[in-house]
Amino acid sequence: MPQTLRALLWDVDGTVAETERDGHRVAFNQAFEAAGLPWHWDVARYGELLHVTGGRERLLADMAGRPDAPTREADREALAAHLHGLKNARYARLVAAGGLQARPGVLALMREARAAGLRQAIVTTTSRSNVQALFARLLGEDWAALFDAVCCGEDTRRKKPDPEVYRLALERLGLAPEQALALEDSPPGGLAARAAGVPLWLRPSEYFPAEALPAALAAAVPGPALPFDLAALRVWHAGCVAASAVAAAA
Ligand code: XBP
Ligand code: MG
Repeated sequence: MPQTLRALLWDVDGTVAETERDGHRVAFNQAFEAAGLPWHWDVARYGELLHVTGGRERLLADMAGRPDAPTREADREALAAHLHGLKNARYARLVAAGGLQARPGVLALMREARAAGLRQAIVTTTSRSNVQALFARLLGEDWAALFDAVCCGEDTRRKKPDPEVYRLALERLGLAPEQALALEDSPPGGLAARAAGVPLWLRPSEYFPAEALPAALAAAVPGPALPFDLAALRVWHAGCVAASAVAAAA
């Protein structure tokens, strides 16, 4: 009996909104300035660093190649934690001021899915404070009523592309992987969903254009005309489940 779609699992950054270039990146640069550091991540450098998931981990990766970063690991860790806190506070301010918009169709789809009785979870590597700031701005203070589980960076030991956050969301929803559909924008996110066995719909974002995706994820990208739309996602999900059943039987 084919599995029907029971839940949407939402990535946040790059999927719900284009938060990176004009959101997190800007806030990181403000944090460097506030800390008196002459560091700056331009658009291209930030694109390279995005392959490291998690803001604190991204700071540590950048410091590893900086001659002016602290040399002792403990000092680098402390600086990364300090800068990350400054960054998240500035990101929240930027978001509250209306600096970021939802991607077209996303908010309507969240409401439509809820009205249709689907379960929904947030499945992200970003910090809980950033999710709170973004969703309160986009959906209002009662945004959490749309979701049955909110799984964030603080909730797992390993970040995407590790599947841990997907497994946690499925456990909280009480669903099997094939009953859900992951909505993602990036290779780390797509690989995390895949590794957890969750059918995947990958809508490329500014920093992760379709032509730059690894071949293993190319089949998860719908045509450019396919909108964030529940009927389209149900068909896509059914196709994913059927394809994995064929692969399992082969
Ligand atoms: C995107 C990320 C995050 C954000 C910053 O995750 O990699 O690290 O850039 O978030 P996703 P923090 O697409 O899974 O939401 O600074 O809070 O870590
Ligand atoms: Mg993402």
